[in-house]
Amino acid sequence: MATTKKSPPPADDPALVAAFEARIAAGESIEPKDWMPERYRKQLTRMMAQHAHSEIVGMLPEGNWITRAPSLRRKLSLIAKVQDEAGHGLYIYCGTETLGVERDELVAQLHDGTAKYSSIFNYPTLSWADMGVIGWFVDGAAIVNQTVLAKASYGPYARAMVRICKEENFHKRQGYEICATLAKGTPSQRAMLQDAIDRFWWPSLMMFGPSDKDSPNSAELLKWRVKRKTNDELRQRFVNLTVPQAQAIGVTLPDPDLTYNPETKNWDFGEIDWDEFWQVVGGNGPCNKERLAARNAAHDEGAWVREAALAHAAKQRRGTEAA
Ligand code: BYC
Repeated sequence: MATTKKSPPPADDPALVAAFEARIAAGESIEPKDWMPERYRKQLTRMMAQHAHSEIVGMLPEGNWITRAPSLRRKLSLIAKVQDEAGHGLYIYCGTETLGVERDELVAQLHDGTAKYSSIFNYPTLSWADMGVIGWFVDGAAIVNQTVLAKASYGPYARAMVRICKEENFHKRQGYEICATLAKGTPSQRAMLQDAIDRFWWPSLMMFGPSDKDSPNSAELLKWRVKRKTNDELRQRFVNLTVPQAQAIGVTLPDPDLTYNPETKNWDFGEIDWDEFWQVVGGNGPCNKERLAARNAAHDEGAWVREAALAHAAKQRRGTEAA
């Protein structure tokens, strides 16, 4: 859990809390210099930091395929996508800084394994079809989640989501287009696609977090309008949107219980393997250790860049002072 740099204000004054909650109820945006309950600051820092880490670690599974993209066109769009994810991470880290947290502190928590990031990035990318399916499912799930976060009560986070969602839309389209192409391909291309779908479907549903009854943070986040929909509501929306997309390209989602419910107008789906989810969240997924090792190695290898940048900044400062 991230700690804040500033010392907290005196225990939250009930009158201030009431005024804050009235602003939230009126749909106002909370800005960095506004008074906010310490718990609101903590919850936002936690959630935004996890989100930023997810964007950064999320580069690894796809980065794995840049050198093996099947054409120049595919390589260009994959590089652009991975680069966008880096930008999203940096953008959200800037957002956490507006809450009074040092980025270095958050990055250190990622590197020492104490911070969380999205479970989905702890699964391996075994074939080119995984690039398509990640764009379609993972970015698709991110859009469902983040379109709602674009209306979150904290201004810097909400504004970051607006821009990020625009880019995620491009990512989803490039992924779905890869899938649509493979779906029209040879039998082995179709088999490769179906295999990727089979591996990524359930982990993508897990991206939305535990079911509402097991989500300790949801009540507070919903009360303060950081979240505007529950984990289960967003998961259901993702399923409802994705089933027709799968039908359109003639692939099968690996859930025998997937059935349309005319009463609720939802696609009912089977039980998620929550044991697997908690194992992955707890650091024991297929690639958790590999991901952390890769992030730590990248950070260590970049030490000279940070040193050079700091030395350059110090030289500039000395020059300005001397002038
Ligand atoms: N994975 O009380 P809950 C992307 C944790 S990246 C791991 O429901 P909350 C992309 C949760 O943190 C997009 N941990 O939590 C990038 C909590 O632990 P703590 C990533 C999970 O916050 C590259 C505990 O379980 N998106 O799009 O109310 C390439 C209990 O959960 C997960 C975001 O980060 C999980 N899946 O709700 C392609 C969106 N789920 O902190 C694409 C922003 C739960 O209490 N975040 N946990 O120890 C959110 O919307 C919410 O934080 C969540 C969880 C829905 C994820």
